[in-house]
Amino acid sequence: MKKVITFGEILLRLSTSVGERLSQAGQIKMHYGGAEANVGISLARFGHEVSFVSKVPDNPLGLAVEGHLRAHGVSTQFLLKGGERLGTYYLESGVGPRSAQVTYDRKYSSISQLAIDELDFDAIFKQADLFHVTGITAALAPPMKEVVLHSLKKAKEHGVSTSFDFNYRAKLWSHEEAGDAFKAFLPYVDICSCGELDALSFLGIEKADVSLTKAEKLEYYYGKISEMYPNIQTMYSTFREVVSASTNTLQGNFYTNGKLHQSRVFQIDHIVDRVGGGDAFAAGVLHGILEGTAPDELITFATAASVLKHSIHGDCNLFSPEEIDTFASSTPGKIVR
Ligand code: KDG
Repeated sequence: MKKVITFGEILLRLSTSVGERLSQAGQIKMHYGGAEANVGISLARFGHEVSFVSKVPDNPLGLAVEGHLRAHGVSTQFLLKGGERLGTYYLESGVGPRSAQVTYDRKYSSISQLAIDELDFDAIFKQADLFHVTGITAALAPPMKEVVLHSLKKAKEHGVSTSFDFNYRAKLWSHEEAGDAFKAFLPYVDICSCGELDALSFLGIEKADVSLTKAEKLEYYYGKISEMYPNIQTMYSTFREVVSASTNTLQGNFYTNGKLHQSRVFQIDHIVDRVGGGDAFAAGVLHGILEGTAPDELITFATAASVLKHSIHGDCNLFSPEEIDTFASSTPGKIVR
């Protein structure tokens, strides 16, 4: 069991039933989301001691969120109370030819108004093993970029491993603002969730030779990133292929010590809810790193965790390591390079 800190916004998610637009919905389903909270909940389910750092309003919604985190085994000792409101997002479920649509209603949320000195990172990182944050936290309001940079520097100062997921959300900030922030963060990052698009569009890496396979291209991009930022030796991402509206394939990629390790290709039939699939994958990778699992085993576990997430409603992965292992070992898949 390792001590993990995740830092970000926990959101109320309000979603329509499948086959309903927001404009016609008479009833709405309620879940909680937020990338770093989702990763924290998964890691707690995998047996780690997780604390979620954030700020939520001091009202019944804030209390409900606190209860949700605690119910899933996440400590709220660093959850500040105050500010205006809980960030919310609406999810119009996708079906058939129509993909899901996200509408944010999160401006002026409590965490987006956080001041840099409200959090005591010396106390937060004391004896922690891993810190996880994503680009979403930095995008919440212009000053949050500084808060995220400060948190990463503090984690390094305390000898804590840092994990960063680009998680670019175009609805929250411009491409240019995000790129500048990512470049400022990366020198303080040990483990990074990023893919080919991130390398090309935010880091300005030259396009890989078109004759390379998908895996070779990714290996090239990861090699370039580790040349630019020698501190980042571990990177991960997935290859997703859409077979039909409710069937996808998923293959996990994990790069460490200059070598790419891939899971087999899993087929996901009948997607119930794809939101949070990336966070389930990230938590699976981080769990493997924390446990010192061999790369090939790690990437199979993380990909299987993400596949399973697609079978349940809500943003969080609620499967135990045993369930994920059983699923991974009983589900055939292809090896593709
Ligand atoms: O990765 C899933 C998240 O996107 C979801 O939980 C909501 O954090 C969220 C966001 O900001 O989009």
